[in-house]
Amino acid sequence: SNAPLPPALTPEHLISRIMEAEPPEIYLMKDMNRPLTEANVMMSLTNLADKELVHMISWAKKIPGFVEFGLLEQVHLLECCWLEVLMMGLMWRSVDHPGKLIFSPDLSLSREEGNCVQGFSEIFDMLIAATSRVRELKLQREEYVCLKAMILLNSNMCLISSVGSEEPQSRSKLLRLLDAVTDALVWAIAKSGLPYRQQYTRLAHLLMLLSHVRHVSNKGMDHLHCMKMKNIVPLYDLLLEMLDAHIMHSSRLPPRP
Ligand code: AOE
Repeated sequence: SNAPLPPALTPEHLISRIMEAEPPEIYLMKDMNRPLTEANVMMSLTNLADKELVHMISWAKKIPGFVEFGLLEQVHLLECCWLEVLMMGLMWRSVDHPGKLIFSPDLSLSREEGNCVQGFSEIFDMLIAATSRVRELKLQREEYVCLKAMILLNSNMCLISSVGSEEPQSRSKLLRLLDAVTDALVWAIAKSGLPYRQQYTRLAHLLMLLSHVRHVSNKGMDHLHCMKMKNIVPLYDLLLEMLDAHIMHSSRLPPRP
């Protein structure tokens, strides 16, 4: 179809659809008395990410227009952005806890506790700094959900012309959907009642956050690869395969319940 968005989908309606797509809070229900060794922490984090990724797939499918893309494009979009989306969620959960990262309601780590994992502290500091910026900007929930949807739709932008676009309509579909989310973000910013000039600068500030998130995600990806080499991350079969192959253009991804 050439029209992923019915004309009735106003910015307000789009935001409410994206809000409804929000994943639930994940509890680890881990043993609180377990010592914070590198292996224990990485096991908890991997366990958490595994659960979150399942919800992320349902989240993406509830973003209006997403399921209208071909299966391979859906997979490719998620493959490109999953760590950025996880990190954006982490920053949002941590915004009221300066100096801490709230991975889940039952797993938060302070800067010092982060030192137990090798190479973690650099990424930790970048995540804490990005979270401070989110706090400084007083990011609103409506704005947050729009930014996360933009991460998903934009992750591919500089690749899609060469990869994953068997369908020629697909890129323009993606661009129109991204424009619709941009309109929604502009609408959310306008709701604040700021003077026009400050609305534009706020839009710029929010979008510039995404460049930091991409940067930290790339660093985190390097860290994950190096952890995997040291055999510290007990990656589950499927996830290991996905991370290893890096491209998984078979069709295993979407049916995970
Ligand atoms: C950030 C947010 C969050 O909610 C959880 C985690 C847990 C791990 C953390 C990471 C984070 C922050 C950065 C850290 C990282 C551990 C090391 C790194 C601290 O420095 C992430 C744990 C990730 C576990 C690996 C999972 C592999 C998934 C492969 C996914 C994939 O390739 N595809 C195609 C699936 C896409 C599905 C949506």
